[in-house]
Amino acid sequence: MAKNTNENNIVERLLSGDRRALARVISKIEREDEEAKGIVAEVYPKTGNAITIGFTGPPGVGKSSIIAKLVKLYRAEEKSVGIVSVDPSSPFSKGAILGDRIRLSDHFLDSGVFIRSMGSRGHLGGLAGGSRLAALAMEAAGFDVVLYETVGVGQGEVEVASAADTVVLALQPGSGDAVQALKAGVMEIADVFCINKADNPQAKNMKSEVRQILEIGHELDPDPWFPPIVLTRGDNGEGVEELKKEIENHRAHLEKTGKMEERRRAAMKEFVVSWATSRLEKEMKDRLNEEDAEMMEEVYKRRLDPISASEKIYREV
Ligand SMILES: Nc1nc2c(ncn2[C@@H]2O[C@H](COP(=O)(O)OP(=O)(O)OP(=O)(O)O)[C@@H](O)[C@H]2O)c(=O)[nH]1
Ligand SMILES: [Mg+2]
Repeated sequence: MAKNTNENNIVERLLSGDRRALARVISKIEREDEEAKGIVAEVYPKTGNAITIGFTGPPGVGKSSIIAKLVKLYRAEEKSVGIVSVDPSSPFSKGAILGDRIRLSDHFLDSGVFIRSMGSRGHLGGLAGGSRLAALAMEAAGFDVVLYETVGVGQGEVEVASAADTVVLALQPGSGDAVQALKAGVMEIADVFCINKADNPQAKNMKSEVRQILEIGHELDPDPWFPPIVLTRGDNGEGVEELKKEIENHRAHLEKTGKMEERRRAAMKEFVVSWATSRLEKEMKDRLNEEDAEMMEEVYKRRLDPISASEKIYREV
């Protein structure tokens, strides 16, 4: 009973925009605290109004620097901004926190900016699920804009970033980033390209390289979106205004064509499937270590085939 009152209290405080309540809720999400589920269930109906943007790109390309400049522009419009910084490669999020603290230090004392780093420790629903819930908590707390920063150009990053309404892919001039992103299937999910470090002499070449790659794929879409390619500088903010404009153009496109609804539905379905999948996976593994350990012995000794064992465990769970 006492726990319930406590939970109501934290929900109320979260919804009123209390930053300490927000920090606590995200910690509960990260710790896989049972209470987190109830809190999410209560605040979920109040979410869905934020502008969400996913930033992804290789390590050191300048994502945090650009985000810091972008935050400045949103703050000038009096929009509050929440940032979920995800680093799947590090078991601890300390590195990310330190770097982001330095680059986002201008915004550190601003109550309209909330930054949270998440490492790859186990989360409810995996890293993508955990960061998604952290973003939802920020939306519930009333943040106008929610940004995801995720390092890398692989499937995991795609999963995190694609929860956002607009995905920005940052690439480094003079690198093999574009080709790597193409191979990893990340090119297709980028709505806006950002070639950062425009001071690099290779920046313009990178732009034509990306343009050429984009010309290969032609979708049969009656309302096609042609991802713009913006040259930026994270150190002095050059091009970041244009980047913001293109993010807004993309958003307007989604709204005008009805793709926003479509996209959000797909993202939600993805969330539900991946959450359920990670629950199932955990339950199956637990079973194989306990109740079904003997069955697995049979498989190891080649008295039972692995497909029959899989079918059995699938039916049980
Ligand atoms: N020359 C130059 N350096 C830049 C530019 N933008 C960022 N940097 C520098 O690049 C380094 C990495 O910048 P970050 O913003 O931390 O990059 P990041 O992509 O967030 O890095 P991770 O989060 O570690 O993957 C820093 O030393 C920045 O000062 C730019 O436009 N030109
Ligand atoms: Mg960063």
